[in-house]
Amino acid sequence: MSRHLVTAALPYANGPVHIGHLAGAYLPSDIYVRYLRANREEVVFICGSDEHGVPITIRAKKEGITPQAAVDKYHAIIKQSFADFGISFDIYHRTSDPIHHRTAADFFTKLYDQHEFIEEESEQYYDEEAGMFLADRYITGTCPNCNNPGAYGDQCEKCGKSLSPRELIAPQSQLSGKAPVLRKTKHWYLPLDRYQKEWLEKWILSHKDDWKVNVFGQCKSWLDQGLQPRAVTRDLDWGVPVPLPDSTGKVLYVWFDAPIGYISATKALFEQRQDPDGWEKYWKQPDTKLIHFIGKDNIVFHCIIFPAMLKAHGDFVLPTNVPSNEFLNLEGDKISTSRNWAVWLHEYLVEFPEKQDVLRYVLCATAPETKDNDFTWKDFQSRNNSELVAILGNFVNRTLVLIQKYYEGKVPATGQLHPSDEQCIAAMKAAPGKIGASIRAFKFRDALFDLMDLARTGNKYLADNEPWKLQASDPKRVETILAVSLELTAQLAILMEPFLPFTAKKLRGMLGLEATDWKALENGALVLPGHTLSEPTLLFDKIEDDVIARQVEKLAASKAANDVKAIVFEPQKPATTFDDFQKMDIRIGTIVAAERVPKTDKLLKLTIETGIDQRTVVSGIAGHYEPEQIIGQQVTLLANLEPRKIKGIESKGMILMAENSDGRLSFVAPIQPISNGSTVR
Ligand code: B3M
Ligand code: ZN
Repeated sequence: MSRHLVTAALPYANGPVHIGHLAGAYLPSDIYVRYLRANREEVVFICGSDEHGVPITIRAKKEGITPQAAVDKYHAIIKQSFADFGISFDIYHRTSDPIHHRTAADFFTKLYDQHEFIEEESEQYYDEEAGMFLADRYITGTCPNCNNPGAYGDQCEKCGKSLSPRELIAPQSQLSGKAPVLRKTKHWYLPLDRYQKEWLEKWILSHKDDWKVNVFGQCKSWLDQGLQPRAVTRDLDWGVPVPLPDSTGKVLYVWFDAPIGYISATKALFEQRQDPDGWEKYWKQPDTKLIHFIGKDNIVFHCIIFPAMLKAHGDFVLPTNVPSNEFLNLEGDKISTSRNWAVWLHEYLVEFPEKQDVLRYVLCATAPETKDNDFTWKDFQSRNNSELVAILGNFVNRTLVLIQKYYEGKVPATGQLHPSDEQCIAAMKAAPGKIGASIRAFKFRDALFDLMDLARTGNKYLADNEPWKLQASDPKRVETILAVSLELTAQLAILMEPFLPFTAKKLRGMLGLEATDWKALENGALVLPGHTLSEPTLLFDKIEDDVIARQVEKLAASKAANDVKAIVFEPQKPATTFDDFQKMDIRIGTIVAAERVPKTDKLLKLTIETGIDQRTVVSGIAGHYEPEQIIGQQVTLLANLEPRKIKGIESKGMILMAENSDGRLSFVAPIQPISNGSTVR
């Protein structure tokens, strides 16, 4: 019996939550916690909204509201969605709360007083037009690792590499669209390189066998690259202010304050429980098991940076495990908020009221536990119809209907047991241990499979014994068969609770079953003979093709709507011939040198490695890119354009750029690196 402190990643309050969130962190953690509670273990389950950082201010700006108004709006929506899906947090807190601000500021101050930080002035990107430094997502550019042209200043979402703004090729401000300039600014850094040597590496390596392979693997690769000092402050006006004199305009980095949110939420929980010191035993006693449920993009923060903070602070336990899932895709495509490619939880409930458990079931059965996985509406339908309805629902319903029919709902007693009864009872006895072991190992799909297997056993038991054929000839035997089936039904009601809490409750109601405790399973006889059951209703019903077709159409429409939104299009040009097209020699090159053309605002003189030669191209992009920032950028070149003298420079060819209706430019570059000289046709 141990004390568990279970956390689920704090979602950014910059939009509603979707199925990817649920499958990644919230459903697994909820199953885990419900299981622990059912086994009378000591546990608190902590979550809340992450309300700071650039994702919030960008969202607020888009909506034309203040950051506080934005987080108020989304915090409420997210909190409601979690409640609707039965995610049973003990508290759903928020990081804009004063308790959190105090806790995070005190945490920083303690580290500062202990001289943990390196204080350093450095040059960072600044947008002169917007008058601010460009932290994290305020800056985008081409990823130096995979060439993705839309990488953020903190991370490339395509290859997953964590980045700093200075590593981006052709950086661009998200505020003005312009190239940023460099300015000096002071920040505080956590010396992860020093911690790596002192203890961090050893600590992570000690978890080689108990952390999930994907989690350990990511940590290992971070360590192998060698950790670097990490800035824990930013020049922003939204966040927890840096609690030092002379630091106006500076706040704690969102990834410094957000995980401290787990601590402040625990404090808030115990304040609600009128036990203000109660949080301390969870965070400070070394036998606490601290378990962080997260998605894979949060691994480094929970396995390296937050533990480093906790250890540097000195008062707190370190995580025991960090079960992280991979990503869930939707109909073969990456889920994306900005492209509205998602199934939003609040919208799902409008379409499928009362079917929370169906989604919980499907997301658990297809959870991206070891690799990315795909959610499709077809699969949703088939798992509902051929698993929930045909296996679990069918077994329960047949049992309850027969008891209603033969005994007016009065539970029969077991008589002499046959070998097939004994087999069925043995399967029941084995199930809790098996399911529990999988849950404890964070193998929720396996656990769910074993639960369904028990229902399958029940179906087979009924099919083998055919009580409906024996009722006339051997009614005593039928009593035993149905008593065993009912016992199995009651077991299922208890065992399904972590996965399908709404259905479990409904079934307990029909059975008149009070117990939710897995300890009760050990004694058997959950529903006593003679007890009268209520009229049964179906646990699940079939989902028809047209319902699914509507969902698929809805997704297609949202994709289409998204593609055309608010863009002014140039009309299509008159037809051209394939022959004319063929005359153009379009190929890939790389910018190897760049300089401004003197006395012009717009022109850059570029040296392009084309595979066949190195040549000079003059390009009118100086208003958008600084020369030194585009070195290394791959480009698409119209190579056989007649050479032209521009400002006295011979330009051989033209760089192709995409331009939208408000004049924003983007390089047209290959998605994967490809050798210079590759032709485009
Ligand atoms: N809000 C990132 C995310 O939602 C971040 C998690 C914080 S956990 C302390 O992916
Ligand atoms: Zn990348």
